[in-house]
Amino acid sequence: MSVKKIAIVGNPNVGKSVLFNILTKQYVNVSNYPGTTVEVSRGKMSINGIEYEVIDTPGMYSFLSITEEEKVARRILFNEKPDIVIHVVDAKNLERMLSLTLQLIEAELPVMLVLNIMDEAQKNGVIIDARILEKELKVPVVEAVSIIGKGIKELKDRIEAYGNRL
Ligand SMILES: Nc1nc2c(ncn2[C@@H]2O[C@H](COP(=O)(O)OP(=O)(O)O)[C@@H](O)[C@H]2O)c(=O)[nH]1
Ligand SMILES: [Mg+2]
Repeated sequence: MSVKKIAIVGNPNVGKSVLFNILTKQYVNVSNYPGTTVEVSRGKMSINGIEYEVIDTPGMYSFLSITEEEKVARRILFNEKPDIVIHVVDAKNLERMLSLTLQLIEAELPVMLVLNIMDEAQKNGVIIDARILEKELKVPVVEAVSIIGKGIKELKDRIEAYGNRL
């Protein structure tokens, strides 16, 4: 069985790399995306004996792909056809970030949504009901505080469950 591929996508500064590092730990390789100067990190993770390749994609705001980083992120999504696309958002600015979630879903990519930086969102009084969001979007939604590893266990469980449908 081939290794399943997971791409982590989202705006810059939402915690993609922190999440990537928690998931992949030491097995990481950093290289320029072919034909570009954009660095892409790839790592390995295993959940209950199932191996995954995890890709930390450059930040993107939308599919319009204006910057070289966004073009690389788009190419990873459409050329490498990941089995799971984890869209990481900053929960403080959820509304602003959901348009990319919708674009990813409309493109029929296998999306999971991670509401990261929940600690600051809660401090700011932002109230999010992940279960309602999940029903509306019809994709798995996981709350996380990546810097302290909160939500990672649930994320891995949901990745495994998602993988079982593939
Ligand atoms: N408070 C808080 N900060 C976070 C969390 N996750 C990431 N950060 C911080 O957000 C900043 C951007 O993280 P990074 O992983 O580099 O974002 P990326 O650009 O999406 O890869 C860093 O300063 C992180 O320490 C979180 O859950 N809570
Ligand atoms: Mg990063």
